Amino acid sequence: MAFVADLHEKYREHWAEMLAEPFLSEVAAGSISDERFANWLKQDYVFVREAIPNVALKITKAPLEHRQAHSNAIAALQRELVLFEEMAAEHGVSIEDVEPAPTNLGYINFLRVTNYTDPYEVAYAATYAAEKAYLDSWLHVKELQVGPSKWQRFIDNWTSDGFKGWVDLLATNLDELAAAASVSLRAKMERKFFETMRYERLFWKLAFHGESW
Ligand code: MP5
Repeated sequence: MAFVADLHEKYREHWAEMLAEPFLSEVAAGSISDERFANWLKQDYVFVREAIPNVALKITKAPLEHRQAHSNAIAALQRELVLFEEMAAEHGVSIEDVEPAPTNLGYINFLRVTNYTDPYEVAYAATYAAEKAYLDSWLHVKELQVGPSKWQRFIDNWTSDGFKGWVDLLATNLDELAAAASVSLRAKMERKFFETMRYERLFWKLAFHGESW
């Protein structure tokens, strides 16, 4: 079985636990409180902002043929920040001087270290896991949705055909990287996928329950 399909098979239960987080079902039902949604909005704004240097770090290690896609990803992240800013202004959420919550800071730093110090293949596994987690989580919201949401632009952002295409490309490339990797490198890629997925689940918990230092 190809590497990516194998990962999803192996960690199916963990992935399902992430999708079962109440934050997602409440967004779908339209019952999420503004306070809980604002937790996510503020924290994810910082997360997305801090994801940009990670892409730049990946470019320093990427094979030539991957550079264009990473450059496009930086532009997409910049556009995403504008979406956060517009939605925050529209819904009266302040995103100035947000202090990253413990889980968020841990996740940001985990990805930063990965992109600085790990081989490209391992950093790529983290990117795939994070993007696929958002695609599947927001698709799950869309599937469960009972009516239009005041947060619809976010739901649509990560369920668009463009985003699906990006995640498909990441999967294809990750399979190629894994096929050429040694057994020990592949094991590191798998571990990074698993750790990233666990942070993604914690991020939904952080949004739902709030978190303080
Ligand atoms: C993404 C995100 C998706 N915005 N936040 C978390 C916690 N995980 C994944 O990434 P992108 O690149 O913002 O679409």
